[in-house]
Amino acid sequence: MKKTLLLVLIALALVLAACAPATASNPNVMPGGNMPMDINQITTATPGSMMMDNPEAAHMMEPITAPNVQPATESEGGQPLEYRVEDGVKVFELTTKAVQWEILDGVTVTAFTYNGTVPGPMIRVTEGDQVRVIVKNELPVPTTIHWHGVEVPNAMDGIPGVTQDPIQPGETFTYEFTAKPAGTFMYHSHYEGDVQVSVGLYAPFIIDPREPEANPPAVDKALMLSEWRVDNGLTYAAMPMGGMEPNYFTINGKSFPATETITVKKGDRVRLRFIGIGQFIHPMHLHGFPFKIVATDGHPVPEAAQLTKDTISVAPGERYDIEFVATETGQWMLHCHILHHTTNDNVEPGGLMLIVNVVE
Ligand SMILES: [Cu+2]
Repeated sequence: MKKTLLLVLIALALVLAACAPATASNPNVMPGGNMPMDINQITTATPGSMMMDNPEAAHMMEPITAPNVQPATESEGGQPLEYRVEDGVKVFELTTKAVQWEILDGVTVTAFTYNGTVPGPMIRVTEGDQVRVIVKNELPVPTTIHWHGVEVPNAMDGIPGVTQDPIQPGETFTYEFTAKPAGTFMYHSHYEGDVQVSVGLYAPFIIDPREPEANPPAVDKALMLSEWRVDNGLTYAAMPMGGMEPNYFTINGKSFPATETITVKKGDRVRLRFIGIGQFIHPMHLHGFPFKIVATDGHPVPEAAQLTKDTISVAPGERYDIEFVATETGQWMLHCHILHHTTNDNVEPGGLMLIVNVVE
C-alpha cells in the first residue's frame, strides 16, 4: 500500500517537473496551459476594421463607381466579336468601360466590362491564327488583360509591373500572339483582379482546332460562372472574405430566371464549356442526362479516360467541356449544387440555374 502511494507521488512529481518549465519558457503556450483563448480576445474581421488596419485593402471594400455610368445598350454577354483581317492578322477591338448591367429583372449592377457586356464578347479564332487585340481603357482605373491558358509570349501575358505597365485610363495597348493550343480559354483583367474580375472584366476565348471537327455537336455553349455582391443598390466585388460574400450568382452575367434557356432537339449532342471566373467553387449538376468530360482546362481528355458524371465542380480559373446526348424531351435543370448559389439575395429559386429544354 505504502509502495503504491510512493509510486503515485513520484509519477506526479515527474509530471509537474515536465510541465512547469515548458509553460514558463515557451511563449506559444497560453497562460493557464491548455485553457482555450479568452473568447473576448477573438475578433472577427469586419470590412471597416480591415480598412482601418490596412489601407491597401480599401479598394476591395468600396462600392464600384465610375463617372456617368450609362445603362448597357446590349442585353446578352459573351457574343462572338467581329474582327477585320490586316495582312493576315485577325484584329479585334476592345474598350473597357463601366455600364449598368441588369443581372435580373429589377437588379442592376455597376459593372466593369469589355465592350459594354458581361461577360465581354467571345473571341473565337482557329489554332495557328495570328491575333491582334487593341484595348482602349475607358475605365477610371488602370487595367491589363491576361489570356488565361493561351500560350502567349511572356510580354503579352498581361501582368502589371512584371510583363507590362498598366494601361492607364484613356490609354490604348495592343496585344498580339499566335492562337494556340485549341480549346476553351478566357481573357480577364489582371489588374486588381480581386475587384476587376469580380465585377465583370472577363470573357470567353475559344480556339477551334485547325482540322475542323468531323462530328461537331449540335449545340456548343460557353457558360461563365461568377458571383456579385449588391447591397442597398450598390455593387461590391464579391469575394470569400468576411462581409464581402456574394448574394447574387450569374451564368453569363444573368441570374435565374434571367439565365438563357438552352433549347435542343431530342437526340442532339450538346457541348457545354464551363468556365469558372468567380472566386467560389460551383459543383454544376445536370438533371436528366449523364455527361462525359471531354476537355479539362482547354485540353482534350482521351476517350478512354473520359469520366461519366452528372455533377462537376468548377473551381476558380478552371474550364470543363462536357458533352451529353439529350435523349428525353422536357425541361431539365442545370444548376449549382451549393444550394445557396441557387438563390437571389437569399430567395430561392435563382442564381446559378438554367433550363435545358429538349424538344421533339
Ligand atoms: Cu455554386
